[in-house]
Amino acid sequence: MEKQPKVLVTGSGGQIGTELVRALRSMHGTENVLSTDLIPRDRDEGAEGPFAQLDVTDTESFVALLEEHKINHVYHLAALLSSKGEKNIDLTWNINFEAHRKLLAACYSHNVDRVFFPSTIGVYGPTTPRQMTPQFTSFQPSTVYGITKITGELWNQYYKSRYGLDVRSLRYPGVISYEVIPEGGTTDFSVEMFFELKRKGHYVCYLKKDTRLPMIYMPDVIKATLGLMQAEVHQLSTSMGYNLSGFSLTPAELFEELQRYYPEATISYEPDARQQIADSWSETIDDRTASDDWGWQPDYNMQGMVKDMVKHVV
Ligand code: AKB
Repeated sequence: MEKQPKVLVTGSGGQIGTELVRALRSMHGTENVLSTDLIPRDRDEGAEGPFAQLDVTDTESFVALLEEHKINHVYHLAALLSSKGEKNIDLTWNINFEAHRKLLAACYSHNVDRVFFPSTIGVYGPTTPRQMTPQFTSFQPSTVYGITKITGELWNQYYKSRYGLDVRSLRYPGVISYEVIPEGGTTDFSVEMFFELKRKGHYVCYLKKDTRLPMIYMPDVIKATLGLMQAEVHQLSTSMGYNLSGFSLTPAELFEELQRYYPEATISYEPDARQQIADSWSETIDDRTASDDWGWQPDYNMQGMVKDMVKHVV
């Protein structure tokens, strides 16, 4: 039987962590995946399995877990998102970059052989082409979130070229899912709209109706993350984040599609500070490097995603 890796996931109670832990456990075995989060586990993460409370700024505790569980794969998901990040820039730098820098050093010194780092479309900025944003382009993000993530990508690249540490990364677009409602992001409207229309019949959107942003449905997030982590090292042409996208949509387009399911629903638009962040990000993404290198292909377009989401939103 193939030897299974021993996996540690940080930020496992978040939107992606909750579902990724379950996928990793069904692939590698429940006992081989240690989920960790700052907040003690209070919700069912699918199959029960090992859990440890962990503050990612506490490198000593992280190292103790690496040693105790003989970890060799780390998925470091813990981070603050774009909108929340602007409200506390020092905390965002400390969690999103400083903690990552120290965790990466610990992974290297403890012979971890594969690390996953989630990056984001937030690494782009006003100087980046907004249509079909290329893999290699201008990165001048206007949020602290984007600054921490592009710095993290560069740090990963440095560790890979200087020390040979196998660090892999994806630039996630807005992630749509129904298990955990995301908080503190700029793309959160794409999830909130489902729940508000179902529960209240009305949604007040904080972005303008025609703000186009790249998105992806959770099953494709899991597919992409596992696909990248399972690829052979020789298939990977970059240790920066791979561009990734499922589809792009505007709030008005999503609402129109949702009206097929909730014909009485209504929407209003009250743009706030998040509009400026959204306006600095890409509208569409060129993710052909991911397709060419390790065969990335999304399964869901917007219509398929909405059809599936409405079955699950309560
Ligand atoms: C956010 O909106 O901050 C995140 C992201 C695109 O990284 N969802």
